[in-house]
Amino acid sequence: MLIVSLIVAILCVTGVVTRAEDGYRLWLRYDQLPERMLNLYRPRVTSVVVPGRSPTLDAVREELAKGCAGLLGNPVPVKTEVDQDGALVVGTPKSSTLIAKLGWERQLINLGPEGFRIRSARFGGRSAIVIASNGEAGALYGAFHFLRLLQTSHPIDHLDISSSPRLQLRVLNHWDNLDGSVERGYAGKSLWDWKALPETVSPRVRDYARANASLGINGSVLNNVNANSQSLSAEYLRKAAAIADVFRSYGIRVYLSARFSAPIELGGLKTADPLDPDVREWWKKKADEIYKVIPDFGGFLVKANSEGQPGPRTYNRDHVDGANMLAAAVAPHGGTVMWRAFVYDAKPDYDRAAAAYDNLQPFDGRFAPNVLLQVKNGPIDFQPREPFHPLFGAMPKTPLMPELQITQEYLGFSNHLVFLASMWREFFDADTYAKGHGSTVTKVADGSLDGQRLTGIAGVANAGSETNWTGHHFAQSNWYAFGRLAWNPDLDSRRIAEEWIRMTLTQDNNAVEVIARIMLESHEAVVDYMTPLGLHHIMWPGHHYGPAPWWDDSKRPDWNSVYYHRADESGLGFDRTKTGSNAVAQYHPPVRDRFARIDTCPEKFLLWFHHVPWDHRMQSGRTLWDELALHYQRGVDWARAACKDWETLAGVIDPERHAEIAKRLAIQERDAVWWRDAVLLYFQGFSKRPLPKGVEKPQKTLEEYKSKSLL
Ligand code: GCW
Repeated sequence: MLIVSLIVAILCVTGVVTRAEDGYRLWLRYDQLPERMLNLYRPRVTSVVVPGRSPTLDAVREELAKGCAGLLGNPVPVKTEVDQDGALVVGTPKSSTLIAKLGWERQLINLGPEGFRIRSARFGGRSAIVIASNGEAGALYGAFHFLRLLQTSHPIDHLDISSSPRLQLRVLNHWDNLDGSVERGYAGKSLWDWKALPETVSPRVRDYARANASLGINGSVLNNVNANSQSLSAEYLRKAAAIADVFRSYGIRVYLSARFSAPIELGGLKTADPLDPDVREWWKKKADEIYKVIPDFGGFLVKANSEGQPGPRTYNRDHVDGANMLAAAVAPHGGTVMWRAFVYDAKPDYDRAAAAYDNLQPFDGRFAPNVLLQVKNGPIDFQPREPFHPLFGAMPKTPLMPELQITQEYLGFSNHLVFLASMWREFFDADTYAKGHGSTVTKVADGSLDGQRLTGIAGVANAGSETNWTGHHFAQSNWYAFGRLAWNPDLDSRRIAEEWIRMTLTQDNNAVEVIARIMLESHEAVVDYMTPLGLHHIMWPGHHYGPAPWWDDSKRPDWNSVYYHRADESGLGFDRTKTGSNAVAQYHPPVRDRFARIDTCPEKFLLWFHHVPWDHRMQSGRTLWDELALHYQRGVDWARAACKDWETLAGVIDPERHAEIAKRLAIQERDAVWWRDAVLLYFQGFSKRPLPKGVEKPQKTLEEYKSKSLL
């Protein structure tokens, strides 16, 4: 026994055995760094000096002491003064006289209350590292940034870093129901145990807040946009307040989704007409009540007149009437309203891709100053790939807040490895041409294009009650990437991937390289085996897992796959040019013209904008049919290769996570084959062409694929 323990101890010290990991600690693991870094860091980080007391400063102190001690593998004591080289001095000019004396006021004011400065400095001849901000939240973000420098083996000798968030509201949207279920959640139940609240607040709530704060996420909408009025009842407000009490120290505000008909359901009024004085008064009183229990309440998120939800149009009013009424209720308290643009009511011959623009664009300039319009990245619905939503660049007088989906509703749930930073990068970099070349979505979102005073971004959360938070260990990287991009939408995907890998999985350089490659290739690969060349919305209806391009049974035409791909004997794709729905006209001329012409439309969007003959010559010289088939095969090949590559990392990644990830990669491979076979067999019924060389024969018949869903 003794010998076994001794061997294990030796192996652990030499780093040969990696300990089992359940993924709970996310990217905040703080395990001891490789030897080469310890020698560099230990003399430079010897104590933590965070003067002053407040919940946030206490959180900073605790995180740094714990993080540094873990990473450096020796105690890093908390001290009240700088009495040796290597002190980490953290705070604001108010909380720390050391920082006040540095004369950084101007720089800190310019960085704002959430921005921070990290600099090597000297106090009384002793070397130190200062993490300073004008606000305590900024000091907290700076502390996490510093920990990230250590976690990613960044040199810390001559630090001079200034950073501040580019977007103001960096918010997660939880589609969590009051019964604990999560709409489009694939990682267990809701994080909020409504039954136990407010008396008991799970320790996970604090760890969730820490994880968000480490990225700079500063808001959380607790409940589903398909909202239940009860969440605004006095009882539930007390529960939300208990969560807000934990979030507060971490700079996170609570928001709630508001059901538009709440005045009827909760208040007993006869109507929820936004111009009715009683209704307006009810919302005002409700807001006052909320701010009494949650003084820093962020505001409301609203899904109105969409997919059966009530809204102002239920009362013959418009979106502006609805949004501005709620805005007036929260304005005296400094709250905001995030009004969703996901509105698409079916009219005869309408194109769903054009609906949100048609519904909302005419209201540009009419929303109250504390309203943001929350717009999904693409015009349909979180597809594996979509062109950017035409509302970006079309509402210069309205703050537009992108809504990204972190949870993988249409992207293989928590079974498929898809690193979404690449997809979001493509979105942010898209040029709207609203004010000529260079009018990127990033500039619309960060407010620089049109001088917006209010900016924000939302991500539909993928975290749930499972131990590792997100189901697939790799899905943690999408939460991470969302937060990093919300702070700085210009960040490079490789950098985000490498940071996350080093913090979460391994410091082994070769492994980092292999994993980063898998992650960076993953989005394109998933598009290849699901919806290449601009195909979209051909998933199984309802749950949206796996292919069902044949689907034509839903009562709404725009919930059927055939509505979106329009396959017939002449070809494939949705004609959104002048000869079709002309939705392409919603883009600014250079974009519109490029998308509208079949010879200039990027091939990745070809079938989004055009109905294309099966024999159409693609850039490769192949026909559309052959090219399509080869995309599907490429996706399968990638999934297979990813499984093999992952195998090679067996000794490097801890066995627990290695095995769990391998299992999910095997599911992904199976699903990729299923997708390829089902879609190609179905479309072959129209194309009437053989599969090209290099594409494998389907494993089952079309009837078998149709007979049951992959789930
Ligand atoms: O993506 C669709 C989902 C719905 C969701 C809706 C929305 C919350 O299928 O589950 O409802 O979008 O964004 O409102």
